[in-house]
Amino acid sequence: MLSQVESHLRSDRFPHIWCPGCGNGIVLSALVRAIEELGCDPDKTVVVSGIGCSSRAAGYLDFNTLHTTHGRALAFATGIKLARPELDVFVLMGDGDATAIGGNHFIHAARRNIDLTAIIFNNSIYGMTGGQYSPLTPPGKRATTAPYGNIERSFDIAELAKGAGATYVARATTYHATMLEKLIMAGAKNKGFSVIEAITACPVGYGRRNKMGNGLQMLLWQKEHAVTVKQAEKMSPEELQDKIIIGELYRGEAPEYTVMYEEIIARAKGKTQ
Ligand SMILES: Cc1ncc(C[n+]2csc(CCOP(=O)(O)OP(=O)(O)O)c2C)c(N)n1
Ligand code: SF4
Ligand SMILES: [Mg+2]
Repeated sequence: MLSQVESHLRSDRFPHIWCPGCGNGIVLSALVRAIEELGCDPDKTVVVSGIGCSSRAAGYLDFNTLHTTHGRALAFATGIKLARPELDVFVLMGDGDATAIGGNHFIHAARRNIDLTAIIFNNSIYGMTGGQYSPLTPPGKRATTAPYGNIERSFDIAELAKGAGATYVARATTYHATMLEKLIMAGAKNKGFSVIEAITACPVGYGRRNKMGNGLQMLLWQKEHAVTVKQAEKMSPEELQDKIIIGELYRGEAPEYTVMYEEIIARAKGKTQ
């Protein structure tokens, strides 16, 4: 008998492309479990992704899926949600996809507070193209394009999303897979733009170059460096410096874009009829 997760996979697409120890499958499983637990109708569930190792997840899922172009997943998802607001739309993006080439789409989706659930697979690197640094590669870390260490500061996705107007922001790691699933569920229930940052391991493109070991060792690194929101409240900025704060980070209130769009259509029709 197929498991809960397996029943939503397109197993005819296997073997998948992911390297041994890659965390992408853990994020994919958490998403499927969240969709199951939410009771979403598979025929009304849409998964949109960009391009990257992580974005291949959409192709393995047996929902309505769109594997789009690098950085443009949110633009496609915005169109779908505007045309069919009743659909549950999940958007899968890599850290490069969402915050480099797709950074503009990201801040404007947040500003509009459109009802999409964005999941950012943050492996701190451009995995698919061989390990170039992304806007989420921490300073000092090595990449093919930063062989002596990255001199750029990285974005804090949560702060970026919150500052741009997202109304739900959360973070978990692949070590904390159950938490990740719950946060995706909460994000999907939020009527507005939700961002869930999933810290995940790329042992091949990032871990190897930064001497972090294999996939398992990278998972243990996540365990050792993660602190919950509650724990973080009692810690000083110095103590938090190399820590990853996990859990629900922000909830806000703002009008949702497709609701306002429907209202404006109704108003325009009222005027012309
Ligand atoms: C317009 C465009 N620019 C560049 C690329 C090449 N490209 C493919 S994936 C990728 C980066 C992937 O990194 P990320 O988004 O972090 O995803 P990951 O592979 O790490 O999951 C790039 C630059 C592309 N496919 N299309
Ligand atoms: S290159 Fe990195 S992100 Fe891509 S499949 Fe391999 S381990 Fe995963
Ligand atoms: Mg990446």
